[in-house]
Amino acid sequence: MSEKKIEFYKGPAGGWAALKSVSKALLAQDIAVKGAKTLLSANQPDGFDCPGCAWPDRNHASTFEFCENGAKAVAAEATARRVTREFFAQHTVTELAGKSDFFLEDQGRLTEPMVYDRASDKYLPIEWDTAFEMIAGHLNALPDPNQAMFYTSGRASNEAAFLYQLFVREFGTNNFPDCSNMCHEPSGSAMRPQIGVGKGTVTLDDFEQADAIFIFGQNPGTNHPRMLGELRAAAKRGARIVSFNPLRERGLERFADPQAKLEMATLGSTQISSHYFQLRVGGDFALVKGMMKHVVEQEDARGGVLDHAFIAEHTVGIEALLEDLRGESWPLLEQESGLSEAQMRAAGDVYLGAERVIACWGMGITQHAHSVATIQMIANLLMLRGNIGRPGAGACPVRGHSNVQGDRTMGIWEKPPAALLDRLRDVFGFEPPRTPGVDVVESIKLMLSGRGKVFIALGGNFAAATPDTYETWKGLRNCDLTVHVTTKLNRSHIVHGRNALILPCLGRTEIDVQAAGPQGVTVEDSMSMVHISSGINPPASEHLLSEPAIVARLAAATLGKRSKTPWLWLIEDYDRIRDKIEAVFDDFFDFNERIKVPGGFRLRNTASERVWATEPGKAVFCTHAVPLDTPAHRARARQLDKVVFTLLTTRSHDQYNTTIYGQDDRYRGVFGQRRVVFINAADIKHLGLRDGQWVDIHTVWSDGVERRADRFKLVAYDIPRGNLAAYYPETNPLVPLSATAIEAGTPTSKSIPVILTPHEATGSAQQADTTFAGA
Ligand SMILES: Nc1nc2c(c(=O)[nH]1)N[C@H]1C(S)=C(S)[C@@H](COP(=O)(O)OP(=O)(O)OC[C@H]3O[C@@H](n4cnc5c(=O)[nH]c(N)nc54)[C@H](O)[C@@H]3O)O[C@H]1N2
Ligand SMILES: Nc1nc2c(c(=O)[nH]1)N[C@H]1C(S)=C(S)[C@@H](COP(=O)(O)OP(=O)(O)OC[C@H]3O[C@@H](n4cnc5c(=O)[nH]c(N)nc54)[C@H](O)[C@@H]3O)O[C@H]1N2
Ligand SMILES: [Mo]
Repeated sequence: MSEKKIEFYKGPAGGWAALKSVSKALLAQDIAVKGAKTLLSANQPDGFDCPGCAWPDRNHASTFEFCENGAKAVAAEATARRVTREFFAQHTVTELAGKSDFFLEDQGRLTEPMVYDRASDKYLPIEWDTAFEMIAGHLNALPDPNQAMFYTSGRASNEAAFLYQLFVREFGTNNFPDCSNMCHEPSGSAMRPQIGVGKGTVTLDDFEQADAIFIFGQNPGTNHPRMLGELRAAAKRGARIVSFNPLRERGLERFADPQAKLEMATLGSTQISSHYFQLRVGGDFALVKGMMKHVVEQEDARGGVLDHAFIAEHTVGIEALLEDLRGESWPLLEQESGLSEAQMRAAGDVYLGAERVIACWGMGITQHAHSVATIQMIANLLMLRGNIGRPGAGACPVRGHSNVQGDRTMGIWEKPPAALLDRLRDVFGFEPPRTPGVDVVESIKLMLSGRGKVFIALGGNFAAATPDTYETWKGLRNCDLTVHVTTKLNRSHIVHGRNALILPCLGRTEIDVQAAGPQGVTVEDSMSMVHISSGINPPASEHLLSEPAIVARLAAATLGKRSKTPWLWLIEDYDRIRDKIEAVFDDFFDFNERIKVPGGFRLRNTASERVWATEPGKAVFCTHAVPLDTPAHRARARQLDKVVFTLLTTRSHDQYNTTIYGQDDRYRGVFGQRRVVFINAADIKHLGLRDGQWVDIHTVWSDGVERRADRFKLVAYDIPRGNLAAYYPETNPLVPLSATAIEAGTPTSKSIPVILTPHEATGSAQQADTTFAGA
């Protein structure tokens, strides 16, 4: 563990520090030699898809692309450590509940199926078939299939996800909560009605041609390090890169590419952002509106600014938008964005000066109450000058999990389109359920109401990733059965239902042998590229099953003769699963042939062809008023005697979502600790507190429930006044279940109204729990 300190980081992102950090990660997993070899197979044509992020590879066909955090994700899976039945024999679950999230995952890979035993409060070994029969028994005893919930995390392959959604729909429900609900759900909800696709419209080639790249609410230096390579190349050829972020993220400022020999040898670096706007948390809506107002004022003053041909041929709704923009008030936009009129105009000028523009966004945009409207504003901005559907231009929501986009394509969706259900009916000969299912937040409510009885998770860490931690835990404990298909021990196995199973599976890096020989799976990246992924390491244990095998055997055990699907035959050879995928989705024609090409193939994206699969058959300009009734506005109006801050929760450089690798957040200067809260120095002074002092954080909400997270260290930081930042998942107890994005249901974990009080030690059980991560 590193020494605890706060020390401003002076270097660029990347560089030698990144290489050093990887060798540390390999050593920590006891895999220095095997690990290095494994890393060389990441994102190679005959290797596996990196389980890190969903950013595409420039050449899934050529050289090794170095990525510090990809390497850490691979090392975490390829670890030499094992969790055995002896480990479970030594620890009661109550004892494990006292351990941190870091400790749990650090025990290594799970090795055999385990079942919870109430009498001893321990997990005991169980045979695979017995486990499947137990789940089948619970599922088949439910009076209504809608009492079961089937979670998916975005690492599941297309093949696993396809079988899973088929099984669940044959079982009779659309209850598919998934990590997407907490992530890019608003991007899909915004863009589908607006441009007819719920995915980004650009490819990596567009990044080579863009004149300006706008980056909203994203921290690629940590979460998509390979994106920095693209940004560096763009900056070097003179493209403008404009970042909007309340924090000055180092990766958006300067980057030293570990692959560039000269840069490494000379300790040089490349400036990434030509413009950096530190707007207020949640200020993006007003900011983008300000940029558009500037564009329209320029059009009115000198003409020739808007792409009139594109607007006339391809869009509807421009009049209402123009009228709204002309009438918008600059002081209001300044107040809500935290930027001056001059700054918004400057950003607008970069937009006007560029022939081809890409807009990227991440969680800083999606995890707000008005995220859908904000994303529609971003798309409006692009459309004003025809920046969708031509080279070098377009929308780029940057996805998180490596196959989160593919899982949705495969039908992991609680609101399935009727066309998908019709095809499933025709291909598999059953009548799929037509009522929409529950998303993540609705699942938790279903559990709390007592109607949700069985919770099954294909990957992920539901107990730690979701909002309102203690409510969620009540819900999970309220279930008759919780089941986790998983690679490593985590909080969700400890906070479980009356009955519980842990089903350990193969990871991406491992060889998957079925009846027809070694199998590969496919994934879809953030730019709709589909390609094959084949593991290279021997399985972590001989008892592991692949995810497709687990799903198929569970389906066979549950559905029995009710199902016409040849479950066990399908998993003998994954080509057979892919043939079925092709039968259901037209875009997957010649699937098995096309994945033989190194790099795979791109799925059709109608918006990028300027074909608009929207209701009016055209792209739609959407008009929205500046939101003035957000939870933060309401909290401030109510708590006039206290300073109400808006807290954003984010990832450190040393974690993968709920998987904590270590306690350092190098680029933000935090070492050896995670319970910190970033705050403007003037706000510390105004509160009469000191830098380094311990505080408790309390949510300001209107339902009378006390939500708090205790003992965070104040760190004076370059962040706008009135805003705070702290790490997730420690802060999830602060996010109310009822705080969700309009029309998307995404927990608003980037804008929680909170107040701070000096820390008081009260020692209640709840507070002991709040130290669950990284303490
Ligand atoms: N190493 C690593 N890689 C990952 C992950 C990981 O945990 N570790 N997670 C994966 C997943 S699932 C995802 S979804 C992605 C997440 O990747 P990101 O989208 O980068 O997510 P966050 O780390 O939450 O960071 C969000 C950024 O938005 C900024 N921000 C917060 N609020 C606002 C706001 O109101 N406006 C603006 N403009 N900015 C704001 C924050 O300061 C931060 O820089 O990364 C994926 N890749
Ligand atoms: N406050 C706050 N909350 C957030 C966010 C935030 O920014 N702030 N971000 C949200 C976002 S964007 C997301 S995507 C969610 C993430 O939510 P999840 O996807 O549920 O969480 P992860 O931490 O990615 O899941 C990690 C676990 O996945 C399992 N795992 C790893 N690899 C595999 C595999 O190959 N197969 C299987 N079966 N299991 C595997 C391991 O057991 C590991 O413990 O969290 C959300 N929650
Ligand atoms: Mo995500």
